[in-house]
Amino acid sequence: MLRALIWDVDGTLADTEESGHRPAFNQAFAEANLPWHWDAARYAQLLATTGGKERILAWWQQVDPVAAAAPGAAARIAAVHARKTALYVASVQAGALALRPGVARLLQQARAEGLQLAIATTTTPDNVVALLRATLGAGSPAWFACIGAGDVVPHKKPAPDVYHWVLQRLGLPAADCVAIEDTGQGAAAAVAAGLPTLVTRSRYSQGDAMPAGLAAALLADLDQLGEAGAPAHGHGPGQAGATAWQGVVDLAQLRRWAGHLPAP
Ligand code: XBP
Repeated sequence: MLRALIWDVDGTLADTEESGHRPAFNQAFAEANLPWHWDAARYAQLLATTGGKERILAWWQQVDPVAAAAPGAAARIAAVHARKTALYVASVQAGALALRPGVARLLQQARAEGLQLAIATTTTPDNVVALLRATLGAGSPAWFACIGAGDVVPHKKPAPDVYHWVLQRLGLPAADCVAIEDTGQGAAAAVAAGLPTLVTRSRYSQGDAMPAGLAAALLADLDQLGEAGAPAHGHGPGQAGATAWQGVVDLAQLRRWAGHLPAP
């Protein structure tokens, strides 16, 4: 029985990386007089490291491993990241980001049918609340039974920890939920937590290859959730290409797909 939808944020609710996170990182670097600028091609590579603080550290280790290991490096990263968060939140509040197609529709359908909603994300909690308020209204964070975000767990995606954290708070077995993700790393985290998982590819994940075992475990791998007159495209349960599908993802479709998944 489908009782809850658990949403990733970045790339899933909105395409936040290109118009939100990347410019905020770059502005924070400039303000801190760091000679770093992440263009889109570099950022695509750096997304392999989830978490903003972890991403900055991974970059610093590449360009200056001695400085990155020096005392005070973690505090410097924390300060730059705090400024990056403030810049990101301000840009979201100014309307820089819109929800992806079908997100508001599926959220509203889930609320109307009494499903629980939750968030499982690597990003900072302030970013989540700002995005929800800016796109769905001031009261929308309260629609979510729990918001698992940022440093709430020690190991970020692709570790399944944030999904375990959310499932514990929802008090539901994984089989009664669906996770919605946009990347292989996020999907790996959700699948490792035993969740039926739908992927909607985002700007930065659209060309990524999914490991065969992971691809076979997904409910579906689509380009978006779709809206009436503008359907999503991709494939349903099974290996890519085996079951080409187009349509609009709603709760009835999620239930149909979940019925086709092999028992965990
Ligand atoms: C999102 C992330 C985050 C953001 C930056 O991953 O990796 O690190 O890019 O956010 P996911 P912070 O969508 O899998 O949760 O700077 O706030 O960490």
